[in-house]
Order: sequence, then C-alpha cells, then structure tokens
Amino acid sequence: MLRSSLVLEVTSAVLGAAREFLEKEGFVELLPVILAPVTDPLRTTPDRAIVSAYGQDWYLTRSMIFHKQAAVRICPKIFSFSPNIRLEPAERGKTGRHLFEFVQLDLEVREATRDEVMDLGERLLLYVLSEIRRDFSRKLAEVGRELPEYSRPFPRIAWHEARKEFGPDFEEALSRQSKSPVWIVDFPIEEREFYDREDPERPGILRDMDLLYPEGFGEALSGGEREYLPERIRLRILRQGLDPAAYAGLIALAKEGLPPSAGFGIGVERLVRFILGLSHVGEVRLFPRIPGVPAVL
Ligand code: ASN
Repeated sequence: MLRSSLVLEVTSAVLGAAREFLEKEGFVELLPVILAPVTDPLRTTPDRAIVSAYGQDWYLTRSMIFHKQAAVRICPKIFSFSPNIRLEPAERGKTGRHLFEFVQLDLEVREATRDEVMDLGERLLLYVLSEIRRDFSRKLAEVGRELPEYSRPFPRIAWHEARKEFGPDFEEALSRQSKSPVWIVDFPIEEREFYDREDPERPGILRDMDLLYPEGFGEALSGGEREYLPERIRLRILRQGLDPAAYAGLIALAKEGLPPSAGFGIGVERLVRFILGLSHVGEVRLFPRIPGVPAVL
C-alpha cells in the first residue's frame, strides 16, 4: 500500500490545474452526486451497487450524466470531480485501467457541439500536462518519465475505420502505435448508451467521441452530444432494450425542457497513471478499489 508522495503530489496538482483551467473558461464546479434514484445504464457493466434507504433503492453513481444534463439548465458550463462506483467483472482488475471506485472530471456545456467540447478537451489536457511539466519535470525524470509535447488538433479516426485498420481490439492497438493522443469519433449506435445523440444526418452514427492516450495507456476521456428531446430519449431507451419507466424522472425533466448540450468525462486516476507512466491505475490511489482484489482499509 505504500505509495510514493510523488503520485499524491501529481494527483493534487492535476486536480488544481484542471480546476484552474475550467474556472478561467467560465465553468462552475458542482458538488458531486453520490446516490441517486437513476444513474448511467452502462450496459457493459451490468452489476449495480444499490443502497436501500427510506423505502427506496438508491444507485451509487456510475456517472453524473443525467445530473449534468439537468444542471446545464441552470448554469451553461458545469463540472464536477465525480466519484463513480462501477462493479466491473473481477477479470478487469488485471487490465491496468479499471478500478471499481474512481473519480472522473465530468463536464457539460449547454448548446455546445461535439467539435467545441473536443477543442475544450484538447486544451484542458494540454494545459494540465504543461503545468505538470513545469512543476515536476525533474521529479518525473528521476522516475524515468518524460512527457512529450503534443500539438493540436489531435488526429481523429472514425470508429469504423479504426476497426477496419486494427481489428476488434482496435483501442489497445491504436493507443499503442500512436505518438499523440488520438480521437475516435462516430461510434455506431449499438456501441454506446442511449443518451449519446444520434447524428440527424447519419442515422445509426452517434455524435460522440473517445480520446485515447498514446503509448498503450488506452482511454482518456469519453463523451459527446446528448439526446435532449423527450420522444428521442424514449425511443433510444426502447431501442437499447431498456424500460422507459426506469428513466421516468429523466423523461419528465426532458418534457419540462432540457437544453441541447455536449460534454465528456476524463478519468482522473487514468490521467495520473499516464503522466507518471504507471503500470496499474490502482497505483494512483492510496486506497485502491481494484476489481477482484480485497482491501484492508
Ligand atoms: N462522463 C461520460 C460522458 O460525459 C459518461 C460516462 O462516464 N459513462 O459522456
């Protein structure tokens, strides 16, 4: 369990730099939601963490997606350092990239397009990396890590192209061979959740994106434009084989009026892992929650 203080110092500096960047961009920080009657469906992680209290079930947050959509009704640009619980299968404990408790920097912008939030994501990442390079390059060199400089815009590849070029496990291969952070855009509708907006001009293709780190570190962030019209949300829920009744609160909110928005979440532990070149994301946390691994404290 002994962690070097460098990991904790870098984590703290990453949080500070990200917060400073977003505040300068006019974002308002929200306190995180930990328990909610509804949370991100995340179909690839079926197990749910539930607390029963006061005669109802409360989900531990898997992402603040719906709360972000609701919050941009009030403030146009919001972010939160959001603790997420995702009960990943035990074998994901070995990927180096999965924790079942982690924090994502989750943000959302009212009336924004995908391109606008991709631009924001690039500037946010480069700002954080430049702050870390400025304050930690000597300490990073001592642990054998050198952070290269990257230029914007980062390269983009469409999901279908990436799959054609690198096969079904393209994320890993693309991240490994890339010299720069690289975007994957235009996921097919069946690959993602119902809240990612379908491109009105290209049925079946989403206006969403992932960003991959270079050097094989895998996914950095994930996001996109959102479905915001009540009927569209209902149809997308049905198309995913989910029950609209389970999302009645979201649909009711959309009937009152949800603005169009776009946003993304960037995993804090994965970012620190990349900066320090660590082999497992659990090395970032003092008290890591690794799927399938017991904890003492
Ligand atoms: N934070 C992601 C987003 O904004 C959602 C997620 O974490 N599943 O799209």
